[in-house]
Amino acid sequence: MQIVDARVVVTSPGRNFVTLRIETDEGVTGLGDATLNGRELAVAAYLRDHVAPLLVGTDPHRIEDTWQFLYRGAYWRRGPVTMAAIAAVDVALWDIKAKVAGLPLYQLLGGASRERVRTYGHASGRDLPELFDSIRARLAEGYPAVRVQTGVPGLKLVYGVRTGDPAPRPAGPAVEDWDTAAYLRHLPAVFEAVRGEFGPDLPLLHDAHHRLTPSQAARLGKDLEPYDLFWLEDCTPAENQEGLRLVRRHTTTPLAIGEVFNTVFDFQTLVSEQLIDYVRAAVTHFGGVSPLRKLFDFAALHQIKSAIHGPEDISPVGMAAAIHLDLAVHNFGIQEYAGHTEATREVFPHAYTFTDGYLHPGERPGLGVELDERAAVAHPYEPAYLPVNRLQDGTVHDW
Ligand code: CS2
Ligand code: MG
Repeated sequence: MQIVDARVVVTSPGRNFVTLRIETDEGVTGLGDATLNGRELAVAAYLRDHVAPLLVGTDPHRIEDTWQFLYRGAYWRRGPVTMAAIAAVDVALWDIKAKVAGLPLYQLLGGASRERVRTYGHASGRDLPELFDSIRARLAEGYPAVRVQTGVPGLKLVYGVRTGDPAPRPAGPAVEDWDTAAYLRHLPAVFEAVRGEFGPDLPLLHDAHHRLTPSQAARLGKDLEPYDLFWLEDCTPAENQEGLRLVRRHTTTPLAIGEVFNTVFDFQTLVSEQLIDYVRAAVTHFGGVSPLRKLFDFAALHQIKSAIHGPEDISPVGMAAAIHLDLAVHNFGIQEYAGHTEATREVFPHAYTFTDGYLHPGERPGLGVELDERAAVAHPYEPAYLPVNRLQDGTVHDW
């Protein structure tokens, strides 16, 4: 079997998605997600201009060899653009191999280690009443765990807090304002109120979204201990892996990190020194199924669990690959599932299901996702940027 075509499809059914479609001489096709939110066209060009020409004529079954060829052969390796491009190829080849085998991908990854995949959903509110309503809505949808994001008095826009207004698509990044002291004063009171309203058992997660210094993160982790969080996510920018040693010394609040990581090296100290409890890497941004499975094996040596990143900007192709891995790996923790719009589901019809808060990849051979190119062309690319954060004095801060 040989690859005869590798095409990049960019579509925007509500948000931009980049998909690689690989076709073989036996008519078997594979899909891979290459969506890098806010920098989509960079990956599309990397694939179109540099990678696709290298794939034509090669054997689609040599997944590991192709991965190493694209990673080491690039010489300039790692980084979000390169690893999203390699991820799309890796996932598309796994899709083809599973289709040829006539099996759903999870069967090639060792089969099911559980019946279904536990998820968490997003709840947010500018104030407590709005937040409580949002949590109730997630519980009504069946979510067994809920991420809580809240407004902060004095700040107009805060990460993860929906304003109810349609997401703007400004020509440039929206600028949000931030005040760490106000946030650190406010958040424990919010979790006290949520526990008061919803009781001690509901698993509650929070994403600090890379905004604190290690000592601020240590303080927050400690202040949140009475509210028994499932995890505190991205509490401090983790390029400084050693910074988590200080956080770990001061709090037992479980820590989750890794959605912006692209290779196992980004996790080396965090995992080998037991500084986190969950690895958040996503198939789409970590180079694919092949390296992510290796990361989970490394994490398992330290009783650290998987928690694959699953916001709206991971396409249904990337989400499907995640769910197959979730069903197969032993050290599964939880899967983030924000869902997708109706328009997105039309462009990417898929076999995976979300039932009473749990996901299942389905039994269709391969990933179980299609790409309707006719629907896709109806939604052309639209420039869009992630927001940028500025402190009260105008200094740029982590968003
Ligand atoms: C977030 C993401 O879901 C999460 O945990 O950190 O929503 C993140 O902000 C986006 O994926 C950025 O594109
Ligand atoms: Mg996050």
